[in-house]
Amino acid sequence: MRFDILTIFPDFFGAVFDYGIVRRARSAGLVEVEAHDLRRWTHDRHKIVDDRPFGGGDGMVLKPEPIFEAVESLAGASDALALREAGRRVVLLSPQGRRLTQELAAELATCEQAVIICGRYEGVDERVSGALVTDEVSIGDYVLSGGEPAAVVLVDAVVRLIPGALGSETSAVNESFAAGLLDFPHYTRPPEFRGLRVPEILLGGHHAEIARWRRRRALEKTRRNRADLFEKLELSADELRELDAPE
Ligand code: 6GU
Repeated sequence: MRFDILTIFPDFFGAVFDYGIVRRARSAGLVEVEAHDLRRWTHDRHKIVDDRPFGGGDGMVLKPEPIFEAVESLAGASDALALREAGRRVVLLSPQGRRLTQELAAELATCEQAVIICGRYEGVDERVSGALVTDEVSIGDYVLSGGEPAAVVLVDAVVRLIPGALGSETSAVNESFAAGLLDFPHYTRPPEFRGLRVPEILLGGHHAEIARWRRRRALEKTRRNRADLFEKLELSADELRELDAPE
């Protein structure tokens, strides 16, 4: 899979894709990631990519022409429907987008190219989202100054779902979030650190008991931190009773 990131700050991405799973996937030839300076697709001496908003107001708006030309040159077309048919996605990162979820990440991981447009907080000419963009995406309900940090998040979340990018040991963690549940707590040596003990059950090697304990802790944490996820779980009456029973 190929990622082409369109940005006015290409240097922002420096070495951010040179670590961990993303590095390994790139080295293995599973993915290519490249950041492109949007100004490359301007034609004026000052390489202007933005302009004042029609109708007035604060801030500048990213112009459509460089973005359309960039997508044409990187993806070979500038029509959202045609691009989607060809297995290519044009993602606009903006606070107005639909929320990035594990489900959307998995969908993007099946396409062959994602052109990622990093919006600026002030805005992007609406003809971009209207005609060119296949997916307008936000990473959460808070304000970033631009889409660049979100592009890093998106690439990471998608790359780890590309077949072969993860070792088999880590794929189970995915399953856990895919099942709508937060992960259970993890411990390693030493069994006692500054008076803090590792839960006794984990030291025993009773696999069925350990699995029950992990499931219970995952459910408790999900209920406490993510009531929205907890509500959607379809728990049996037994499991609900067990959650409130003493251990
Ligand atoms: Cl994708 N962009 C900006 N500017 N702010 C955001 C965002 C994206 N996602 C959450 N906040």
